[in-house]
Amino acid sequence: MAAHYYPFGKYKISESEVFYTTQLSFAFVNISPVRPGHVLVCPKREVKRFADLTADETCDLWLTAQKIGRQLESYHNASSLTFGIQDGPQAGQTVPHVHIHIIPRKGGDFDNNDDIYDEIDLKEKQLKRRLDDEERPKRSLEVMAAEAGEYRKLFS
Ligand code: AMW
Repeated sequence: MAAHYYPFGKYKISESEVFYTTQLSFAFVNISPVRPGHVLVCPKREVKRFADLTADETCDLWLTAQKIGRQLESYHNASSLTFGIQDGPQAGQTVPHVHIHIIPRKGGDFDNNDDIYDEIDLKEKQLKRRLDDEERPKRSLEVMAAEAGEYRKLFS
């Protein structure tokens, strides 16, 4: 049987990277996380901007993010969460497919709390250079699949 992929902009996310799905959304591990547990939640329908989502997709996406955030905060022994959407290129969106970043947070994880946004930006610029140059991505598929496997257990 042909392998199944979830489109994420121009990337193909393999099922092994995906740890949670609903009828309208999917959640997967990040190829270049800024902190442990930094994952992404996407609508299955490939739309660029937040305003392009239907009401059902918007509800489903945020309910999914809420559920995942709760589990990953606990799994990573964190005490807070950053939820973020970069909606459009001038807001820092590099992949033109709506996605919510979910990042478990701990005291002292960044010198200044809001440095996390610079870190997301920096990582994405570095990643884009690496992926566009077809250099080896930062994390192997095996490492990402192992992480997704751990998270999948939280929802079974
Ligand atoms: W955006 O700048 O569009 O808000 O965020 C893009 C996110 O997607 C980044 O966190 C980046 O690390 C992640 N990413 C990019 N390509 C992949 C991929 N192939 N698999 C998993 N995550 C990816």
